[in-house]
Amino acid sequence: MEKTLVLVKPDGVAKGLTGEIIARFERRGLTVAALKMLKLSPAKAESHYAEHKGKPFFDQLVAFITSGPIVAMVIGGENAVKTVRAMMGPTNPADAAPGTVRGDFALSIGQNIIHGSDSPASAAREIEIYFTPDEIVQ
Ligand code: D4T
Repeated sequence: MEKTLVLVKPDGVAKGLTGEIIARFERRGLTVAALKMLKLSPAKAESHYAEHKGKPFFDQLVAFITSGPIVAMVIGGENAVKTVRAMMGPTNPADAAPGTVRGDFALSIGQNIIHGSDSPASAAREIEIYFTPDEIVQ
């Protein structure tokens, strides 16, 4: 079963969208293999977004993702990575079609509600940041 890491970002949690987002994945046929709410440390946030270090939006990105509670989950199923990305919509909500999470609930690239891994390799790296192996139900 392919797995991907999904985060409901602080804006998504604050807007009360956690249940809506999980329900969309479940209705699609994907399954929740791990789930937790946490407040991300700056060190973990920098590790998660290491590829963006040095970019102009990096400091704001780390400040935002650590600004309040997030919900982290491992979502599993056939083609989970690609399917979740399609259901999220593009990074910039202005480009996101209605029916996608960002197209329905976000306006700004800096506050775009949700994260999903962009490849199976990224998923494996990111899942390790948030979960120990015994926290993931197979
Ligand atoms: P995440 O990782 O949050 O799911 O976003 P994406 O995978 O869709 O997009 P990304 O890695 O390119 O961007 C990470 C994160 O940075 C914010 N961002 C991005 C921003 O604030 N300004 C920007 O110009 C870009 C490119 C949004 C998502």
